[in-house]
Amino acid sequence: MLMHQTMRWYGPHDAVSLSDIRQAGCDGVVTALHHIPVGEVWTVDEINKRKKLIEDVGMTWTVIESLPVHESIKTQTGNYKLYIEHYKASIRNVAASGLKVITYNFMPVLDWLRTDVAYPMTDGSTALYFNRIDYIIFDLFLLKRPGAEKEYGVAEFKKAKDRFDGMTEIQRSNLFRNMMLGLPGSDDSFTPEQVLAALKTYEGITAAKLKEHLFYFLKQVTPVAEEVGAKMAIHPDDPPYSVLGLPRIVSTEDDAADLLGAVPSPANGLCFCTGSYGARAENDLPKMLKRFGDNIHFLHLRNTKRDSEGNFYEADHLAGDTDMYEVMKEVVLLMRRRNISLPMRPDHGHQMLDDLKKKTYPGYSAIGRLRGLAELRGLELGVSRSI
Ligand code: DNO
Repeated sequence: MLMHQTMRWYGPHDAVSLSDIRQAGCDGVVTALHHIPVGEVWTVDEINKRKKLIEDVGMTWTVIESLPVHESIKTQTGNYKLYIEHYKASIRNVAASGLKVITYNFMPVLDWLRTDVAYPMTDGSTALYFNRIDYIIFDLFLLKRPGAEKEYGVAEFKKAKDRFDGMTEIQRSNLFRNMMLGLPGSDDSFTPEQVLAALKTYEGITAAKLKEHLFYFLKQVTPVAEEVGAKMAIHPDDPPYSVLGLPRIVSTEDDAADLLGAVPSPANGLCFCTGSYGARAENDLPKMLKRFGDNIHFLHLRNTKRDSEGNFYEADHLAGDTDMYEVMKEVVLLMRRRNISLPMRPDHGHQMLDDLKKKTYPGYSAIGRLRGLAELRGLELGVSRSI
């Protein structure tokens, strides 16, 4: 029993087509109704229209990524109760259309965060990169977040200031733009004022408080998911720690244990992203797979290479700090134990070959992901035959 191999597809506007994904060897895609504003109900009609496009090329819509959680639910302000009802209605509708795995995240304001989306690798391909000093430059000198200087030491402050002083206007605006790419739905450009206003909505919301809000949300939606046979799969924070003064609460093994313990149910589960959890050295991924195996409903397999200064880049899938062989062994064992085939996507890939000339979503070019998928697929077959 091997994993379901999928790739993310951003919908009809994605430069990577369904046919490309099928030729890469996928049996399904992971996608979302990106055109529906966050907080509105996904209707059966819209879901089925999208489903048909995928089925017409011989694949299935395997996982939803993401059914986004409205900011009001995270801050518990305004119409959050109504948005939770909308969320429940969407769960019912996707399940009625036969879609059973729902990925979401609970990261405030921003989703993933990188300082560079075209970081050169020695082989000529490019990768996504997080550089801590560039991140500090963004925070202190581009965003000018009030109070940010208190978070950094003298040495880091000086390094950031010196580098910032030597940057051209173009370098500064590129850094700003890269940092904003992870804003959900961020094809629009955001001004520092807009970002600061969004950060302000989290004033007074500590990590403990945000956890309470997540658990409240889970208590509301898990019974609905259970009733319709759907599985919720929360994506971890990327990178897995607090950024820009925002609390982040799905970063560690303890965080995962807390949220699973708060609402024990097979419907309350994880999207196990080795790239996100793996960017934090103390997360022991094989151990986490063992411990949380029963509640893992979706896998993002990706590797990162960290250094001692808090920087990391996205490495080749089988290179980097995560021992993908050990990860794969646990995945194979847990699928056997549960007698299921888990959906997996090769999360991100390097921009390489012909894709270096194309414009694709950062991390989501076709060829780099195809390479990652092929390597992971081979690894899985080898591991699975030998144990
Ligand atoms: C980044 C992705 C995330 C993920 C969301 C899930 O490439 O893995 O944007 O889709 O956090 O809600």
